[in-house]
Amino acid sequence: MEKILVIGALGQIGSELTMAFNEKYGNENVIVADIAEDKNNIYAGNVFEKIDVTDSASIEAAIKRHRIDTIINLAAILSATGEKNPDLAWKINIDGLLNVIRLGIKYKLDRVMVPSSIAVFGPQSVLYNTPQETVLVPNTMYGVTKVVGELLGDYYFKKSGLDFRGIRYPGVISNKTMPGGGTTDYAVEIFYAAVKHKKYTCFLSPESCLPMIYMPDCIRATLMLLEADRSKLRHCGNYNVGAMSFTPEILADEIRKHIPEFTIDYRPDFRREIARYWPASVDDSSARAEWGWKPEWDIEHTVADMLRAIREKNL
Ligand code: NAD
Ligand code: AKB
Repeated sequence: MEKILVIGALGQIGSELTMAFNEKYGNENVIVADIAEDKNNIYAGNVFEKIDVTDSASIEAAIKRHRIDTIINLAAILSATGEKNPDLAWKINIDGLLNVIRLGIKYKLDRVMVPSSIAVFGPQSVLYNTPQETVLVPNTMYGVTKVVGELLGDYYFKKSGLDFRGIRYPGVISNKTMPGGGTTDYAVEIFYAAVKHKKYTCFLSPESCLPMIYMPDCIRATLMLLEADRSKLRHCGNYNVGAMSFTPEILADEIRKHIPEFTIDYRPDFRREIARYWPASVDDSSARAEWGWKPEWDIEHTVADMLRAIREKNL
């Protein structure tokens, strides 16, 4: 793993994961790509390529130009946006993924990493302490693309030896880049609303319980899996990873420990139905056993750190 190409680097996870790569591997070894422009110049110290993941030629040109040996593909349409435009979700999440896989095989890349999601689960899955291997019949197009993505990764690992890796991320909580059209976005929005307005109207319902992870843990898990010894891995792109689980009510109570006047009310929309069939918690024993996963951030410390970081922005 000497030259990494990060596609979708301007998004919620990409903007922080790429910085962690820079720190670990050196900016000169991290090529950054997105379909969007780097308007805020956050990648002034990296080579930035404008790449559309659905355009195989643009990815191939970057692989050849920079002698890429590892691709992290974060380009995706998330659950809520995907329900509004399922064709686009398929195009980016699957056609784009297949481009990355085919080029990974053609150029014999060291490894390819593509995130999956708790969205792979659905009404027929066990929704508490959800096992890694269970029924996967999701109720969103996003979830369908994530199941297909996991299966393609597994298939090409067995058929072509492509080293495909991925985590089923829970909802990711962070304070650098806003989330991009998901069902778990409330768990970021709520902090900005709490700091600015002392109140928040939630699009889920008070009892919607979902697994979540704070960005430092998300980055650490990703680096751990990326660097894990392949001979110790029994899976490819479908690792469950857990950190904490809560409902909007529990999160609001935790925020009130810092902002006593904070209030929350509820106006559930279609995203409540998506959340209803996602797990409340996941069994991540495979990640723990195979590559040593253990979360460090719980709800208490996450809430304190999120509020501190957002207050420092002076919005
Ligand atoms: P995001 O929406 O914040 O970022 C996606 C990035 O991809 C954006 O910068 C966007 O400009 C870029 N992009 C979109 N279409 C593109 C295209 N055609 N070509 C190139 N780039 C394109 O998403 P994220 O939250 O950072 O998610 C990254 C990955 O992690 C996705 O696969 C997502 O499904 C997965 N994931 C995220 C979460 C979460 O809570 N953030 C949870 C589970 C899984
Ligand atoms: C979403 O809500 O769509 C994402 C996810 C959990 O995959 N945050």
